[in-house]
Amino acid sequence: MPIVTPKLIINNQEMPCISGKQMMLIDPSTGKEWYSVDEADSEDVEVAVKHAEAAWPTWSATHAAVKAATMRKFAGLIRKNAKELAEVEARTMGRPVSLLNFDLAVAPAIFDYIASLVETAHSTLTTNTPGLLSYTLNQPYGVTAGIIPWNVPMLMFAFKVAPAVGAGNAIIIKSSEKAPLTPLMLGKLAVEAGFPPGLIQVLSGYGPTVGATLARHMKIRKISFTGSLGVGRLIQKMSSESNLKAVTLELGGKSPTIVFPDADLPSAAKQLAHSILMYSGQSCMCTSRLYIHSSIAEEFTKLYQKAIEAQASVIGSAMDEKTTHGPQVDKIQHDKIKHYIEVGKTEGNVLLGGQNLNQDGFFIQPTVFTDVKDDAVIVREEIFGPVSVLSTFETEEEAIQRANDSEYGLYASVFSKNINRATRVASALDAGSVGVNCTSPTLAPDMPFGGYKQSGLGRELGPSCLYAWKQTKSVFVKLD
Ligand code: TXE
Repeated sequence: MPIVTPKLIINNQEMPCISGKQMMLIDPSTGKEWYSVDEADSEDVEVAVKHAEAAWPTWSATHAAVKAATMRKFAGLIRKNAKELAEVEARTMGRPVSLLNFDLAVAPAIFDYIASLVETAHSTLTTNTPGLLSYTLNQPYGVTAGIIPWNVPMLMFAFKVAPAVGAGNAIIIKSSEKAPLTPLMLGKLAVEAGFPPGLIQVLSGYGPTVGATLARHMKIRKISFTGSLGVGRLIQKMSSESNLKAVTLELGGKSPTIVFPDADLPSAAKQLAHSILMYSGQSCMCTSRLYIHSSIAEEFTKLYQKAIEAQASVIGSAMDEKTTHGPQVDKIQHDKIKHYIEVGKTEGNVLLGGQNLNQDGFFIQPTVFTDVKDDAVIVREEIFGPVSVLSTFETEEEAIQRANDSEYGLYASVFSKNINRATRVASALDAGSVGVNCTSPTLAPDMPFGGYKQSGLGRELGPSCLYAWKQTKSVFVKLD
């Protein structure tokens, strides 16, 4: 695995951390230690910030065509190294190698798409005020940071880094302590792609140390965070209390779906099973609350149960190509989900799963609950595991009201062949993304992604994504 490194990526070099401390990684498929990486701390952040400050002005002034070409070259390198990236990702966070094609296709596609935005970006000009020619300049923030989670590190690297550098900034990425390796590998590939020293730097380390130092740093002017709601609030607070840096937050979800009687039920059941299982339920957008019209509940339930069983037919090591359902990322997440399953047993009926799996590693049997009240813990809280709740409804209004009865609002979906009803419901759902006859993980680089309510602040991707990483200046030119 030649592109793996345990070091930090600082100023285009593999650098040991200043303290010499190491973080041990546990393979979630076996529960055993397998690799250790350097653990950055505040003093490493200071070094990275210094290099970032030196890097961004020249990069910002670089011709758009050169920026775009470098981004496309990087996308090509991700594709070229896909196999190694998949292996390391599987080993680190337990996502089966066979299920990594999605991330490995979308991450480079984001760089390609944003490269085209860089080439075609325009500012505005107006002569509407007599005597003035006025135009806008969209300028980078300079030194920026991204704090990313462990569940989809390659995608999150692309979500933050592509628009940040596309907009002319330098960015320091703080990976999750649970999944630091693929971000380091991407950092190395960024060097190979030709990004200048100090532009893209990658620090492995813990949240309360490296993460908090970034969020509080006076020279970092913009931060984008993906992770839990609690830490998202902290990032916002630390940003306000330091230099009021611009903040983008992508937080959790409790995604609902509404299935109407006229839906293509086999397709809906298959997609909804895929949505909750694809990341072993470890995705902010996975569909965990299902509202099924009572007239089709029996038929749908059978189809959904079959689809879950088929998709999770081979539970095993993430490194095995035959595996269709991998472990949870670590013991903490595993135990948290087990706790929710036990709570669920007191709140409703177990339709499927719920048993302990007798194998090493952090495996959870996909579990589906029915007959659960809307105020139950397992309906309200993000479980972040392969656990879903099936409920029935009678009317469209009722289904919308119950689907929206959550402080989360990241993703929702509706299944119906009636286009009027489907689009009406799509408008009414409180969510940043809505699938009509499809569900998460459907997303696209040219469509904005982000949350309503407490699922987040701001949007990533989409045609305006560069503006989240730029500040606008109005220039007034007085003419005689
Ligand atoms: O998240 P954290 P964890 C949710 C999900 C999951 C729960 C806990 O419900 O069960 O969060 O997961 C960094 N200052 N999501 O513990 O702690 C941390 O090092 C600055 C949803 O992994 O939020 C990591 O890089 N940074 C989510 C990142 O924040 C801090 C994806 C996320 O970790 C910090 C992941 C601090 N004080 C979990 N504390 C989604 N939206 O998809 C931690 N971090």
